[in-house]
Amino acid sequence: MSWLGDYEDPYEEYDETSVRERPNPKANRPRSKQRPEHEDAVTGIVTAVDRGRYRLVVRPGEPDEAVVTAARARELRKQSIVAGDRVDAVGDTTGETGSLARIVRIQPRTTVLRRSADDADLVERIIVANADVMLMVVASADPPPRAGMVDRFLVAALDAGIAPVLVMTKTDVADPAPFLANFEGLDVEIWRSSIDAPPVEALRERLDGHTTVAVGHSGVGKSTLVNALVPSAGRAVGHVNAVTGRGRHTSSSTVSFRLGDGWIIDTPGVRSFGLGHVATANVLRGFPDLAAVAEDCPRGCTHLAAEEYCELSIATAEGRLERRRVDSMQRLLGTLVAARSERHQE
Ligand SMILES: Nc1nc2c(ncn2[C@@H]2O[C@H](COP(=O)(O)OP(=O)(O)OP(=O)(O)O)[C@@H](O)[C@H]2O)c(=O)[nH]1
Ligand SMILES: [Mg+2]
Ligand SMILES: [Zn+2]
Repeated sequence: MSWLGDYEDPYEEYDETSVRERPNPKANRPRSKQRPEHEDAVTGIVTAVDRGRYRLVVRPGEPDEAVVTAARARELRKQSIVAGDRVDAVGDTTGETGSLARIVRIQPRTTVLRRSADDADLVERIIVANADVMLMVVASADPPPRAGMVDRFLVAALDAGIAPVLVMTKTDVADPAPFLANFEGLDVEIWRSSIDAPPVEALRERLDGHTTVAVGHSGVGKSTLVNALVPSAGRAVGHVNAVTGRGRHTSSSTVSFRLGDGWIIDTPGVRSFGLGHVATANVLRGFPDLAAVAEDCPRGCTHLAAEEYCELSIATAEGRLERRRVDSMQRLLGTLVAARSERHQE
């Protein structure tokens, strides 16, 4: 039994297990009658999605690797297929001009990064599949950094089981230290980048072999960073409005690029990052040291600062846990509770 015991979660109907099975669990089930037809299927990795057409790298790593355009089979029409998905494709997989392949299966995903439009919205979008690193790209200034946004990314990353990495860009414009003080208790990996000296070699080495997704507000420099890491990427970069401090939503689609033995995925800037789908237990999972202590909490403990008998508070008061780490975790849980109450006011 989990530390939540049989605490009744009023939002249970929205918890991740029910959400994860949508929309159609049957669609991944091989149907015997289609088997023979799909025996010649090849494996592909989805690198971009554009109005019902998918760009795939098929037979990745093989001598006859090719980039092909694909549509999806009718039986997959209710499922989202996203950048990072491993799929099986049939039809013309030569990649020749005018050829069209067909995606017939989505392979099981190792991770799924999702967000809802806002916290009240239970319709979640899947942003990418199979990523194992999330680059939370935040500008030191222009646009100004917001700790709440990073908290949200952290919660989403923990929920998805993706390792979060914070990249502070525009350190040539402002000193990121005051902002970074917000995250001291979190052990989060931090990189600093400036326009003239992005840490290209070291980041390439760090990300080699991983599937990395770059997320952040518009104008923070995601595409600039992707271009620095992958010079052939050729992503358009925008400028930040001097008056509003906002980016112009330059990138409008999610695209993956090869980075060493891995991939880096550039995404469009977001204004918000809804957490309508996230379960509380998954936040605590990101803090194994605290989760171990919280196992002894009373039933139904929310682990927020207001809980009198929470083992985390007790252990902190007794000096067995580091206060700023517990504070940070409680702030993330608070982010989620706030997200839920907003949703509940609908
Ligand atoms: N001074 C400075 N400017 C930067 C830095 N990184 C990016 N920029 C600038 O910030 C602006 C926006 O960069 P983009 O790479 O388009 O930002 P983005 O995050 O991809 O934005 P969207 O695609 O709209 O989400 C461009 O004018 C970049 O030149 C940096 O480290 N320092
Ligand atoms: Mg961009
Ligand atoms: Zn507790």
